[in-house]
Formats: sequence, structure tokens, C-alpha cells
Amino acid sequence: MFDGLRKKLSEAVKVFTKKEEKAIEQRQEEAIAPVPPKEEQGIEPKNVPGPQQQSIEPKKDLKEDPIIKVSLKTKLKGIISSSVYLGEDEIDNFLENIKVPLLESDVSYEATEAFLESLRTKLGQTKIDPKNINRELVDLVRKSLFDVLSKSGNGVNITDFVKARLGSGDAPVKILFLGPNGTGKTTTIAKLAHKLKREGISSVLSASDTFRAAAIEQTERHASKVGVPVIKSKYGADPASIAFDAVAYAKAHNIQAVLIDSAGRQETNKNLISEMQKMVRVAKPDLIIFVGESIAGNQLSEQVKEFGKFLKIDGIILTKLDADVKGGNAISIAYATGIPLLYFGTGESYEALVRYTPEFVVDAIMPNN
Ligand SMILES: Nc1nc2c(ncn2[C@@H]2O[C@H](COP(=O)(O)OP(=O)(O)OP(=O)(O)O)[C@@H](O)[C@H]2O)c(=O)[nH]1
Ligand SMILES: [Mg+2]
Repeated sequence: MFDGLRKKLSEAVKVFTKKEEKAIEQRQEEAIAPVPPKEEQGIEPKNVPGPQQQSIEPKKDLKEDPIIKVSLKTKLKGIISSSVYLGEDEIDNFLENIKVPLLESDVSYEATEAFLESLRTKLGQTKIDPKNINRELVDLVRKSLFDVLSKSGNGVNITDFVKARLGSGDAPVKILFLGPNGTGKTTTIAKLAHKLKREGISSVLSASDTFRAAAIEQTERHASKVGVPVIKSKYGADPASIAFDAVAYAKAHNIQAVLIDSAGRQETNKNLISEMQKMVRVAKPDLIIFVGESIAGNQLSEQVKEFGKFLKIDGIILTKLDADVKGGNAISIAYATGIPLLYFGTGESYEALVRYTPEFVVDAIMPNN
């Protein structure tokens, strides 16, 4: 999870830290180096004493000269311990080093630019402690990542959402899941049913994918493993009417949440999109959740935007993060769509569902060392 991005970013920070440490060391050496005598500087000294005079004058040890000692000491102390602003060239250099890993790791161009802009501002305003360059850079990178990730909110805990709705008398709470083929919609529904159950919230699954072969049996299998009821019909049946039946079942049996599955579809398929709109009209979901897979790369944001033209998407669940070696998509999607990211699917087990928060992503990408 986020492995590619984490390794590349921390490497870029390390490389730049080494460069800066060297630059500072060099400045220190320049400060320690004795000032060359004026002859060497090509300046004709005035009142040069003759050779005889020279031998009479006792040799002055530079180290013993209290004036030189103090000034050198102060100068060095200043250079070694006081914090410094990075120069513009240094900032440019650092940002360039960090831009490539982001783009290579599926972070979109727009999100990368937003991140770099935030980081540039922070670098320009922050005095860096030369003894702690790595730590300070890590801190600024973390803050800039946080800025970009916060654009899609701070995440929503579905169980809290359901509890709040139930508290205001809105039972059952209906959640519809949609997205492209094979992204993990049905598995994610099972994970959420499991999660709700553990928190004491009852749910029923609506097997509204009547299109894909074996989809109904798959939903039934999940329902029986998790221990929740499922409402189903025949293949080819109207998905909206199954959702309607599931809501009626929930009302009749005091079930608190209805999780409505749907067949995977491409955002360009007009018939399937209008079928989806019918589901929304009939079932009136409280939440419409887009389930996309992290490994879809940069096209994921486009998919969300296209679906969003026909239906109001309330949240996104990003699956298969465990299989994504790059990991930048979470940043891209948070930035590009502005739609709240809710959860990450991190494996095939029912437990493999992690709540999204900007902090979680920042910690995974740039751990505080
Ligand atoms: N590694 C990994 N696999 C996942 C994750 N979520 C789902 N899967 C797997 O992805 C495959 C497809 O999952 P489904 O839940 O059937 O996906 P779907 O979106 O319902 O598929 P369709 O209904 O055909 O559109 C299954 O093999 C799941 O086990 C995840 O977070 N990580
Ligand atoms: Mg499915």
C-alpha cells in the first residue's frame, strides 16, 4: 500500500538532505579557512616592515588573538546552529526532485502541481535547522500532502452516518453502490455489512446485479458468510424493483440499513446509466457510493467525473490498494473530484476495509521518522 510513492518520496528527501548538508559543511569550511594575507590577494600592503624589523617583532599566534578567536567562534556558531531559509535555487531543485516520483506514482498532474505549490510556499516561509534538515523537510512534505488530501474532506465513517440517520428516525438507511466492472462493489458491500453488524447495525443486501453471470449467487454467498439476509430475483429482472423489495423487507423486519448492489457498467453505456438512474428514483438512496479500483490509474478520476454527470455521487471507496504498487491514485482522486473518499479496500477479507482520513494517507506515504 503506497509502497512505490513512499520509497520514492523518502529517497528524494534523503538525496536533497545530503546535498544540503554538504552545502552547509562547505560554507562552514569557508568560514574556518583563514583569510589569505593581503599579498596573496594581490593588494600591496602599506608600511611593509623590512626584514630586520620582521625578525624583531614576535610572531603572533592567530589562535591566541582574542579578537580573531571571538569573531571566528561567533561566525561558526551562527552558521552551525542557526536556522536558515533555503535559497530559491535550492527550493527549485528540491521541488524538481520530488515532482518526478509523484508523477511516476500515478499522482495526477493537477494534484502534483497543487502539492508543489503548497510545498514551495512552506519552504519559502520556514527556517530550516541545519542539524535537522531531513526531519524538517519530512514535516513540510507531510503538511503539503495533507493540504492536497484535505480537498476531499476528512472522510466519513459510514457507521456514524447510519447511526445519525437512524437517530433522526430515517430507517432504513439506504446505500447504493455503483462503478465499473469488477472493481469490488459486491465484496465491499459484504465488508460493510460485516462492519455494520459488528457495530450492532442490522442490514439486508439487495442483489440488484441481475446481469452478470453468477452475480446473484456471489451476493448470496457473501450474505450467508456475513450472516445477513439477501433479497434477490431472477437474472434479467429489474434491478430497481429488487431494491424496492429490499427496502420493503427492511421496513417490515426493522432492519436498519439496505445495501444495494448493482451490475458493473461503463460510464459511457447510456442504457445502463439510465437503469441506474431508475434505481435512484425508486430506491431513493441516502448515499450513492462509487466503488473504483486504485489500480485503474489516472483514468479513475475521469470515470468518477463521467458517472457524476448523471448521478450525484456522495462518496468514493477505493479498492485494491493492496495490489497497487504505485499508490498515487488516492491523492489524485481526492484532489480531482472533491468528492469525499470514504474507505480503502486493502484485501479480499471482510476485515480489509480501512477508513480514509488524510492523516492515514500522509502517515502511509511519508511516515514521521
Ligand atoms: N486485492 C484485493 N482484491 C479485492 C478487493 N476488493 C475486491 N477484490 C477482489 O476483486 C474481485 C472482484 O470483486 P467483486 O466484488 O466481484 O467486484 P464487482 O465490482 O462486484 O464486480 P462486477 O459485479 O462484476 O462488476 C474479486 O476477486 C474480489 O475478491 C481489495 O480491496 N483488494
Ligand atoms: Mg458485483
